[in-house]
Amino acid sequence: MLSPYCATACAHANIALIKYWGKADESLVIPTTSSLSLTLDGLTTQTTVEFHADDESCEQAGASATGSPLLHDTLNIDGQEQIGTPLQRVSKFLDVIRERAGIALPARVVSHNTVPFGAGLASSASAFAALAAAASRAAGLELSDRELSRIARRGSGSACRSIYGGLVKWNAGHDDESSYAEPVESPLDLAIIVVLISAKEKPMSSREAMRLTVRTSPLYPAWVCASEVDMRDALAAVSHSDLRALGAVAEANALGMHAAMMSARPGVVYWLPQTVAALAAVRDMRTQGFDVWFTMDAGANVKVLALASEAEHVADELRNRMPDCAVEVHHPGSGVRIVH
Ligand code: 2P0
Repeated sequence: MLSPYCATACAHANIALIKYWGKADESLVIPTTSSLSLTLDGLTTQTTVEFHADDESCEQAGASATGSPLLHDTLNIDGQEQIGTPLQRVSKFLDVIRERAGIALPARVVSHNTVPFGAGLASSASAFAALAAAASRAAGLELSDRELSRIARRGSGSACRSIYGGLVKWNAGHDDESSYAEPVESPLDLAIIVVLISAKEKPMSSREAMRLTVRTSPLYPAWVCASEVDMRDALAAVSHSDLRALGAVAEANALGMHAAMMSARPGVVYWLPQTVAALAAVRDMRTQGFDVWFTMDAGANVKVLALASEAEHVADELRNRMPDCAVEVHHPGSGVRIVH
């Protein structure tokens, strides 16, 4: 039988069309700009959290390695016990939930992913969305989606968007209460085609890279100003079902984010030779009549925005042009859900 302090949740990654890059408040994870994303199917994290009361054990998570009660949090990701920074970050996040729920129990966290970790494929978004949902349910909290999104944000900013399926806006806000994500109605049936250039863990975490950009990039204030206009244009494009306007502003916003990070001191460059080749391929495909636009995150991989009805055709063309890269089609995915 499952313990009353145990729950499992499943969440999907999301890819931003208008990016989040930089915090106004590091400890509460309040961003400098609002962002807009698409939650995707396929890139999934499933996480079980059990808060250990005495010697109860959870069938899904398993008890501590010795079978005895836990004295502190433990974290297992894809079969590997974690120590150091990943465990500390999860423990700190669990403290937010423990404080809110009024409990002081250690937790066993077990997570399974289909997203490569730290490769710029939004693994922290699905990870902290699933953790927020599982941990808050296991702690006995009954939260609205908006409250859950605010809590997920404390773990990783982009995670607040994975609480919802489809197109999602994260309102930057100015404090804990006003910084939350919400779904955006969209008549556009979108898909994202991922061109996998590298599944290796990136050389610098996005958290560190955005901190460096905010602190040292002379281009960062200009990107923040442009991003506000980009968000307005993107929302107008969505409401008018104007894929071309949405694609153009998404591409410009991503390039602006990379220009800002490249001009940090020292510059952050995630691009590899194959990244540039993929960007050129997408632009050349546009001249051939394909409705495709690229976006990129904190990594070498390239994501291509297209209509869902054209996604397979676009993917075939990208496979022809980038024969050394895996190319995967992702359709919109659902928001976080409790599995049990
Ligand atoms: C985004 N990224 O909007 C942007 C674009 C990467 C590039 O959100 O420090 O892992 O945990 O809040 O959420 C990656 O940032 O950063 C991210 P933290 P997070 O998707």
